[in-house]
Amino acid sequence: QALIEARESGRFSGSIVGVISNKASAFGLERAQHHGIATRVVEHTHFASREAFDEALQQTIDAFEPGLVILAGFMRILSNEFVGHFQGRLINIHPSLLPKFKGLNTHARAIEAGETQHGCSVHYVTPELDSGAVIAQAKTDIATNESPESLSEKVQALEHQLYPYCVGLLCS
Ligand code: NHR
Repeated sequence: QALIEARESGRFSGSIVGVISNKASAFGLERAQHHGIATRVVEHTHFASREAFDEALQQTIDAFEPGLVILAGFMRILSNEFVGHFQGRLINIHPSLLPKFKGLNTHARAIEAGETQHGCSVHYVTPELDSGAVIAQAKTDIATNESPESLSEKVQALEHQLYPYCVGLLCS
C-alpha cells in the first residue's frame, strides 16, 4: 500500500505493472485491484517441487516485462535459477539492520541480544538468504521496555518510508 501511494503521489517514476502472490488470500492482491493494478496468483501448493514453483513464478513475472521485481512479505526461499534470472533487478526489504539478524523473528532476536537500535534494510536478492548488497537502511532506537510487537510496529513504519525511497532511487 505504501508503494502504491508513493507511486500515486509521484514519489517514484516507474509504474506498478503487476502484483503477484503465492497465496490467493493475500490482502495485497485486494489492495492492488482496488487501484487498478493487474494481479496474479501462483500457488506453491500446486507444484511438486520448489523448482517447478519458481519456474512458473518466473514466467508469470516475465509476462509483465518488469524492470524491477520487488519482494514484499514474500516468504519462500528462491532457487539459484530464479535469482540468477532476475539478478540486479530483484530486491527485498528485510526487518533488521543487515548483516545483523538474517532470517526470521528478527524483532525478538534483536531485543534478546540487547541491541539498542534496530531497523530495516533494502537489499538485492542473491542466492544466499538476506546476504545481497544493501541499498539503504532505516533505523530506530529500541526502548528499555520494548516488546517484539511494539518494535515490529516501529520498524514497519520505517519500511513504509524506506521501500518507496529505494524504488525511487532505482527508477531514477
Ligand atoms: N531467496 C533468496 N534466494 N535470497 C534471499 O535473500 C531471499 C529469498 C527469498 C525471500 C525474504 C527473506 C526475508 O526478508 C527473501 C529473501 C523467507 C525465509 C524462509 O525461511 C527466509 C528469508 C526471507 C523469507 N522461508 C521458509 C522457506 O522454507 C518458509 C517460512 C514460512 O513459510 O514461514 O521458504 O526475511
